[in-house]
Amino acid sequence: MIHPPVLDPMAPPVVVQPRYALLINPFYPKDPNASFGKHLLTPTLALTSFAGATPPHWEVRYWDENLLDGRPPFDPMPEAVGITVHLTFARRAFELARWYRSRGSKVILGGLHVLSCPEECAPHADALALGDGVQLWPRILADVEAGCLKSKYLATYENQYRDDPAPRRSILPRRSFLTTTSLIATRGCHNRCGFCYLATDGLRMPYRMREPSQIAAEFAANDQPYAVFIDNNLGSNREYLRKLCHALRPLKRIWSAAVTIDVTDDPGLVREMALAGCTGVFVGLESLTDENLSDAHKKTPKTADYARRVRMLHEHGIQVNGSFVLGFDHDRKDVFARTADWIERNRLECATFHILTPYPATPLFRQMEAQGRLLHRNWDLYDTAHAVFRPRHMSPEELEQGYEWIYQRLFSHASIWRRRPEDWRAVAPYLAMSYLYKRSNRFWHLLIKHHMVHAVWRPLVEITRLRHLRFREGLEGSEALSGPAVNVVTPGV
Ligand code: B12
Ligand code: SF4
Repeated sequence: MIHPPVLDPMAPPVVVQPRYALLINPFYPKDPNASFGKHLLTPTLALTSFAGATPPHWEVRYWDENLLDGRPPFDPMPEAVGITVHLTFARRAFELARWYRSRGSKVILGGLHVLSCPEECAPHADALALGDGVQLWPRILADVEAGCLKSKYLATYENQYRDDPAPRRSILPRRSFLTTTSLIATRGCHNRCGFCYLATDGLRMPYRMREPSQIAAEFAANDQPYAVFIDNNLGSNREYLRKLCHALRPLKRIWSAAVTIDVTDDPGLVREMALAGCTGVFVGLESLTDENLSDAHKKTPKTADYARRVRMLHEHGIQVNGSFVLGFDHDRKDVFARTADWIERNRLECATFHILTPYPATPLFRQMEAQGRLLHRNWDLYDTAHAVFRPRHMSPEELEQGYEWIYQRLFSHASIWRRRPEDWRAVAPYLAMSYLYKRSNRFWHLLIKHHMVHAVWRPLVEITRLRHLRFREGLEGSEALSGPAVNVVTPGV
């Protein structure tokens, strides 16, 4: 889980197969403090989204290096290789690009890092795709075919999202993920937090929504009981979310999504979510200190009210995976223990921690740079598990130690037990989920290698779905609930 597969420099040249495109999600080292399980929850849509726009006479294949199946395929050699690039795996993406280019493939790089650092990426690619791949990919392949590939292709995100083809999920290895149904209903977010990638210079992503009926049809077509919405913030437009819930409800399946905590402004909407199959939310709570949130320009309710809001989600059978950022300017050394205590007191089933990381070309990066607080530009370490800047009230080492400490505490037997649901009937599934998700990193390695992730997780998901349907009946029938619908799957993005 730490080292990428070796690319044999001596591999003999093989014939390039025309009209064959290989799409690669490069390897990245996994943080041993966090759960390896989150990496297998659901695949990124970066590649499948534009794979859906591949012309029919092209063969397209998907390769995710994180599934531990060895080096990516090369016989026959693809005519085009599309690689998605994030800053944490940019170095690996460049290695792959070099390897394929030296053997005759045309390499196209796209994704977030290409958008934020195009000059750095350009020497490694035959072409850069800046912006929306769905619009660019057919143009790029047409130019590959005609032998006139350009060095740079540009597209905005201003088109109507609903006109995009559905992601091509059929190219994904189903056995390797908990669910291959990564869904995306909306693009953009109404917030503009200074640390978020959405604030990257040059990225204009107006808020766009797909038709709720399109999303329900994609979910229905994929024959999986559970879907993960990978939207930045599915709750950004409440009226839209309500309509989406109405479209999802008849499917009788379950799903989780990232939302901001202000969805709880509208208890009726929380109820609609539960009735539509929402069993878990990933909530960017970020910090329990209001000053940190206003510095980051995050529009959010007061932190003193977070506990009540979390309780509301719990009462609707919705688990909460709280996402916290550590190292803001108002964080002192007590932030780790304070945050852990709060999470335990409020019985959050899961929590995810990130060391504050200034992504290049964001307002936070510019601020840190202007203040001379950046420690280096080694993007490998910009993975939210390392301190890459000088925090205000502690040393970088103390921040990293605190990060390790809080994960260890939250993944400890004692903490898992302290956070058990109040209703005894929900305790067993909660413990099953917690131990599989938080304390099984060695086991995950085996499951991934032997393509057993889906097989092992699927029965737990099915149990969750059935419990959820029972819970829903109570919610539909009256206010008297029939028991909690604790789920065994956790939204981990
Ligand atoms: C699913 C997901 C994951 C999954 C899978 C990740 C993976 N790489 O396999 C999991 C849970 C494992 C994960 C883990 C992490 N993630 Co993550 N993740 C996401 C999430 C929610 C969705 C990604 C997605 O599918 N987007 C939708 C697609 C369609 O958009 P897209 O990737 O931009 O692709 C479009 C274009 O960029 C372009 N394109 C992209 N690639 C290519 C390639 C070519 C050839 C072409 C032509 C076009 C093209 O076309 C696409 C269609 O328009 C995003 C947030 C988000 N909503 O995007 C965060 C996000 C990508 N993750 C992020 C982070 C920080 C992490 C972690 C470091 C967090 C952590 N501490 O664990 C880890 C590390 C993993 C890693 N190094 O990638 C950040 C990245 C920030 C940055 N500037 O790089 C994001 C943006 C979240 C955030 N708001 O901060 N993640
Ligand atoms: S609410 Fe979340 S997705 Fe929206 S801008 Fe802030 S961090 Fe980004």
